[in-house]
Amino acid sequence: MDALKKGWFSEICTLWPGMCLSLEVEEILHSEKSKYQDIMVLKTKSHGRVLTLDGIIQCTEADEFSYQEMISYLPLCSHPCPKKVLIIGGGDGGVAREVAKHPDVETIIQCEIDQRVVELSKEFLPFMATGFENPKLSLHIGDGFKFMGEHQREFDVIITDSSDPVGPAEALFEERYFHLMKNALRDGGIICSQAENIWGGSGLDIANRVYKYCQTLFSSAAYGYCLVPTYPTGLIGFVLGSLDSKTNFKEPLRILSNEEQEQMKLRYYSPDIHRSAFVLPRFARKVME
Ligand code: SPM
Repeated sequence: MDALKKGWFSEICTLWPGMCLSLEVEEILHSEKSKYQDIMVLKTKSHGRVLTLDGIIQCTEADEFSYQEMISYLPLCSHPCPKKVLIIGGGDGGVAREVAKHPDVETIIQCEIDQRVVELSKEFLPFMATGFENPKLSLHIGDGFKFMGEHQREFDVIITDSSDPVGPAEALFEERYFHLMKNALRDGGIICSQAENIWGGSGLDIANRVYKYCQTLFSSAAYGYCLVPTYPTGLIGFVLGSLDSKTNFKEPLRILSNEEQEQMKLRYYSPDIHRSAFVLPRFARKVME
């Protein structure tokens, strides 16, 4: 396998040509080809256990909390009362883990296409797969695109925790997918999708494209980001859309108190981080506006 040479894993992808992150590997804990993708779980020297899909890092034990918390709490804390939440993707369980902690959430439906990702996460990545144990959660194994088409006006918040727009997840970055999400929301509902980064390669183009879908389809839209050292360029973005024109994503509606943040064991998200996530550098602001 090209990605593994001399005890190092290198993340090589056409989305970020000419650059890659490498992690020194202590042990390949598991490697298989599922019906949908190549799945590997690595034990690395510097970042603990790492899940890769088709050779792309999905999460590392050392920094996964940043992404999982932000893709969950940016939309949840922008909604007045997010009772029913849908997660598309998120097969490692980390987003379910975070969503379940939110005090207002009563029901979580998750639709993940690849049962093997769920099974392997339960076996090798229990710190994330703990999300699957929560009684609020019902897990459905199937195609997120199809699932969305079969559900109308049902959810307060929809979170799409996908891999990158190459391979199985490509359709989740298309305009028709954002239409389906919109139709699956209740009045005042909010969506949040993984939306690449603002640097180099095709990152900013993809981020801008999906942001424009949200601006066109929703009454209020925003693009924010968080820091994840093991994602290309060290960060990853999210697009958010709301059916309520009064939603101001830049100011959280639900302020989690310091006590709640401690109880929820948050390590990245806070109301201040929420506000700062939407402050873009000038070059990105010029493209996105
Ligand atoms: N629950 C964690 C799953 C992570 N989903 C997003 C993975 C993205 C990986 N590549 C990042 C590249 C950003 N340009």
